[in-house]
Amino acid sequence: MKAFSLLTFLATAALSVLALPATPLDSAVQYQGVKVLRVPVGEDTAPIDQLISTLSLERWTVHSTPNSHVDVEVPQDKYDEFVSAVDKISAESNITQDIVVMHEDLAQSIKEESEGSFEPKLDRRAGLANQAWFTNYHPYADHIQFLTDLAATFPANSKVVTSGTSLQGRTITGINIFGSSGSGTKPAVVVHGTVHAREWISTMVTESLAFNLLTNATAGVAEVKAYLEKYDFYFFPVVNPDGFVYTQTTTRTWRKNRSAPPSGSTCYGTDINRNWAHFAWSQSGGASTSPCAEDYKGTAQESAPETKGLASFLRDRAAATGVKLYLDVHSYSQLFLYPYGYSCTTQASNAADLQSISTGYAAAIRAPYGTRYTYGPACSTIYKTTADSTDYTYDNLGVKYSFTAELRDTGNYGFILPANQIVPSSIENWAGFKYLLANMK
Ligand code: 0X9
Ligand code: ZN
Repeated sequence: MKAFSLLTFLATAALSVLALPATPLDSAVQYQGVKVLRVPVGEDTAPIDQLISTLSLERWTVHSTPNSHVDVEVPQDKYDEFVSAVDKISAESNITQDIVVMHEDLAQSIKEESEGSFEPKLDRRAGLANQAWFTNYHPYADHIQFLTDLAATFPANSKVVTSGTSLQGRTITGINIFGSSGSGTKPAVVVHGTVHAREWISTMVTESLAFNLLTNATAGVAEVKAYLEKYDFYFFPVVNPDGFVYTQTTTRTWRKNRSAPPSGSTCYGTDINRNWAHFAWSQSGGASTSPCAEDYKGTAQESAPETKGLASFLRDRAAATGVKLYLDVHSYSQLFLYPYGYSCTTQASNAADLQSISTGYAAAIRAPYGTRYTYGPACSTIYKTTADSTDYTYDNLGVKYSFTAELRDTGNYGFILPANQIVPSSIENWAGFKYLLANMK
C-alpha cells in the first residue's frame, strides 16, 4: 500500500468510527421479511381498516378511499392471516383486482435506498454544497451543514434562517434567498419539505429547488435572476427534524412528530399536517382524535411546536411583505393539490386560476421525463383533511397560491424511493417550480 492510500485508508477508518451510531442500515433489521402490499379496496373501506387496526399494521396510505387501494406493511408472521382475510373481504365486495407486492422485503429495499448515504467520507469527498449532494439521501446533521455551506457560498444572496424549535430542541433550519435589494423586501415564496418524517424525497427536492435557484441566479441566468428581484424565497427542507432523525435511527417509516403520548394513551406523535389553527381543526372526518392514528390532530391547534413555529414564521412574513406562494412538499402519489382539504364542496375563491396554473404545472413537470401528475382541489382529488397547512395559509393568511405537492412515485417504491430518482425528481420539480414563478398573477 502506497503512503497516500494508507493515509486515505486511515482517515477513512477514523471517519467510520466517528460515523453516526445508528443508520437505516441498522434499523433495517426490524424490517426483515416485512412486505409492503397494495391492497385493492371496494366501496366499503371499513373491513380493511378494521383488519389493519386489529393486526396493528403500519399504513402507508393514511386514509382509505373507496374503490381505490391501501398500501400497508405486513410482517412475515401476520402475512397468511392478512392475505386470507383480504381474500374474504374481496370476495364479499366483488373486488377483482389482486394484491400487488410493492416491497418483497422492506429491509432489503431500505438497505438499497441508502447505499452510500451514511458514509461521511463520500459527502466530504464530494463537498457538501454541490450537485453531487443529490445522488444520495443524507443524515440530518449533514442537511444542516448543506444549508450552512450553501449560504456561505453565496453570502450576497442568501442566509440561514429558522422557524422555531422542535419538541426535542432541534432548530428548524432553512435558507432565505434574495436579490439585490436584500432579504425581506419582496413578497415571500415559502417552500418546505419533510412535514412527514418518512417522505425523504421531499427533503432532497426542497433542497434542490434552493440550490438551483441560487446557482442559476448567481450564474447570470436571466429568467432566474429576475425571480430573485421579484420574490424573497425561503426553503425549509426538514420541518419535522425529530421525526426525520427517528426515521434514520429507529423506524424508517415513521410519519408524525415525536410528541409524548397524551394521558390515557401509549402512542407517540401528532400529525403536523392536521394541527394548524384553521377553524376546521374542531370538525370531524378529516383527521383522527386517536393518538395512535397516523393522522392524529393533536391536543389543540398548534400543539405541535413544529406547526406553531412554522405558522408563526408564515404569519410574520404575511404581515411584513405578504406571502405570494406557499408550497408544502410531500410524497408519494404524484399530485398537485390546492385548497380546500376540509370541504369537498366549498371552492377556493380563485379556483379557476388555481386549476389553470395546476394544468400548466403538470405539463411542465411532465416535460423532462414524462412523469404524470394529477391535480385539483385536495378534498375531492384525494381525501378530506382538516387543519392542514394549505387550508391555513389560504384562509388565515390569504396566500392565494397555496399548494401541496406529492412527489414520485405512484406506488412502485412509495416512501423508499431509490436514490437514483432524486436527480430526475429534482429536475422535473425545478421545471414545475419555474412554471409557477412565471405564471402567478
Ligand atoms: O395526508 C396528508 O397529509 C397528505 N398526504 S401524505 O400522504 N403525504 O400524508 C395530503 C394532504 C392533502 N391535503 C391538502 N393539501 N389539503
Ligand atoms: Zn406527507
